[in-house]
Amino acid sequence: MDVRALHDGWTLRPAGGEIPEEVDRAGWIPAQVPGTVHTDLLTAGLIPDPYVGENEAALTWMHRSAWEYRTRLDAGPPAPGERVELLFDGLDTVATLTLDGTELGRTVNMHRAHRFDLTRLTGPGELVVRFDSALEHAESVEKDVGARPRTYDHPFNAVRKMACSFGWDWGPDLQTAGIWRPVTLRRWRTARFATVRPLAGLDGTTGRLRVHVDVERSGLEAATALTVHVDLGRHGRAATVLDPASASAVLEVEVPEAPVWWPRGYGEQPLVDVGVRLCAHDGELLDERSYRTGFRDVRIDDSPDEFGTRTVVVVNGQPVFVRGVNWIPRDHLLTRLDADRYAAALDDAVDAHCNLVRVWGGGLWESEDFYRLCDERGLLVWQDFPLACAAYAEEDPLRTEFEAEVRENVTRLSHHPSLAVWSGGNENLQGHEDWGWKEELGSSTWGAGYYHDLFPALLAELDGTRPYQPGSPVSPATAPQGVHPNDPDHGTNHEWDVWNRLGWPHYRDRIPRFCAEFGYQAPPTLATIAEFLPADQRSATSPAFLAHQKALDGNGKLDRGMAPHTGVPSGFEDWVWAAQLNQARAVSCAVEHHRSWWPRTAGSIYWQLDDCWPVTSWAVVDGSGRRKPAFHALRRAFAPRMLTVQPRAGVPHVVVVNDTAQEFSTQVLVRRTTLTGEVLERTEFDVSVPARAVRTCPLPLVGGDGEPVVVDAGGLRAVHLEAPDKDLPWEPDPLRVGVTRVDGGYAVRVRAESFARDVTLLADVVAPDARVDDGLVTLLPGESHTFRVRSGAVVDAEEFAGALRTANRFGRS
Ligand code: BMA
Repeated sequence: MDVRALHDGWTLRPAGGEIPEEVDRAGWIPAQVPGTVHTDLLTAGLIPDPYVGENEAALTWMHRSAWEYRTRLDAGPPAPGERVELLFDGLDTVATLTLDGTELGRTVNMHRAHRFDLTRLTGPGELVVRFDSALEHAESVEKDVGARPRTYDHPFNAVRKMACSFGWDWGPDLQTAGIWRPVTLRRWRTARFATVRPLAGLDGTTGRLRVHVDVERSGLEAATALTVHVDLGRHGRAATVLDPASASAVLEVEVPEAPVWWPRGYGEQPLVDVGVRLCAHDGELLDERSYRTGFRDVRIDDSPDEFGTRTVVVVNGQPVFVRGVNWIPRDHLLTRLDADRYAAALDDAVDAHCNLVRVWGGGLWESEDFYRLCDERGLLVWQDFPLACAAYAEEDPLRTEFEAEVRENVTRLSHHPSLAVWSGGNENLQGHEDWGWKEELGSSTWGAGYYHDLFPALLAELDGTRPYQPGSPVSPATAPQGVHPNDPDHGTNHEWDVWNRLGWPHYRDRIPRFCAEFGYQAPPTLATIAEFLPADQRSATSPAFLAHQKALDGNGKLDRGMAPHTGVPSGFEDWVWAAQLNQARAVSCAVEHHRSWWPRTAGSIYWQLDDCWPVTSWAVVDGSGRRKPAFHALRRAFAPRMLTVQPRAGVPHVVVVNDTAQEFSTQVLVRRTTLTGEVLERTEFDVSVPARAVRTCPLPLVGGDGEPVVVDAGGLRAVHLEAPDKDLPWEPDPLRVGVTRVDGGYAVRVRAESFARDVTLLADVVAPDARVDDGLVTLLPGESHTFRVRSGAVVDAEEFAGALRTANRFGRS
């Protein structure tokens, strides 16, 4: 097999729609492949940056535009018996391909690869890929199959293009088009691998790798015997002969005392190299693939118990409390993502002590880099099939595309040990119950046949090594008949009433078995705001700010959410800090609550880790990769050992969570203080928490409204205070600051002179590249804390004092 990338010499030009004159006039411009029309127009200076100000709205003409990519193709004639193919790993989305005017084919699905046979047509000639408007295509499919309910304006559910391409409640509506994944020219003879599926499992201490191969034979030498070899280095090997009549085989390698892959926090992540080769009868190498896999076993315990129906992820026999984050595409302009950006984003998840990332159904089957990086980091992956918040027609042309797409992606991803859970999609089962779809649908299909029949059947055929859930949220089949898919007592649950209506203290009203989504908004960091918000629009109600706030009544919910806690500050920067602090409090409240109920609650997947552009959203890391204050709240709440105060039957209790393999024995110090931090009363007790367990004991001291109770244990701290900050006369300026320049940045030492609540250094205010190691630190008088800031900038040390924030700021004066 000879494989050559076809990434050079591409140009592109508009080919239909209402094209602005300057774009039209520019004619053919250089095109990057893989790439997208938006990024090429941006590079050519023909469109403004869609992430800045109100530019997104100025680009809606692109929704109904058509584009042509072209390059010169000279594959050279095939040798006798040789096949020549063009393989597009991804075309976004509605494409017609021609070579010197002869049509090679048409595509309508960005979630799969497309292969075209060029054996009779190798050029030289002009290869043209024409992209038509995906929106117009979706509108016409919708007309043919009948409209189905959906949560956003455009019919994203009628075309197999990333749903959030068409805008979401945190994302822009840009609707990209382009050759978005690699293109290769492939020449082969005799035979090639059509598919290879290495499925690894663990049975006790024995690892088992089953490699399923399908081969395609070609031309003259089709009727020949072939050999398939599987090589695991020192772990073993296997080989089999495919006689001329057979095209598939399963090779098995058993590895006694196999190295075991664990999610992080439970053990190591040993990965095993697997080489798969296809050889002719004379030993000539025809095709080969290489993989890194790992041996582990994963299942979901969905057995009923006295509270309802569990959802517990069990890896290698070990029940795991899922500390997770929801993942959306990390850049709306997908082709700007590379391995480094994926690594940085996944390192955010690692630093936040996560052990799972849920790839949300409005996005993608992610890139190879994504899953490889998760394998290496021990991050479990929960993969939604890409269907979200809509009813989906089960008729063609969609059905065929779904089947092809699922087959391809399940095969492509099957070897990754991190991939732990398949899920049929996001909120489609819930939408069908709750969002008025039934009346709208009448007898039309809506996707049930996918979630309950097609998808599980394909998985039974292709995988079988990992559990499948029909959707998220879902009540398991083991739950009583007729239970609502979002019932918190049964299976997975999405908690959105808290953000939408109730306010964060109400996370405690329910004890979900597994909370797969819950989130609270805040604006991005101030440095990121400065990147997208023109200087004359620095207010929460300016048109540019609101263009980057997509949630329904988002600012209203922010204001109503913060009002009872911090009040609603009038200055823009104070308002941003109040919203960010409130988000952080919401994150702590929810996660600490969830973890305190282990093992009744077995998972907490925060919505959402990341953003795809600069926007006010639920993310803890903003669109420019800067960590919001809530990141530090998540990190503390997800730490392996965690201390919190939680109500039990209306009485405050100290809860110590120990999600490590060792017992945690510690002394607990409890102090009741004044608002300035003088200690009024103190007591101590010992607690011993077994591995992977939680201990709950009554809080021995009772604070008053203006008397915080501070609990310390083993380097952890929890503060219990029932009155909101806005009602308390906090000392507004409780800190003294000293700054030292250190290798790679600064050490910012703060000392509290009075009770200092949630001390946070907004390092990005001082330098846009600055990252601080911690935040939301509460200090008693006399205590100090050093924030470590990484930055290449040379800044005036004084500026750090101006970037410090506390909750005290919102006290009553
Ligand atoms: C959940 C997600 C997304 C959405 C988020 C915030 O329902 O599945 O659809 O962006 O809520 O509203």
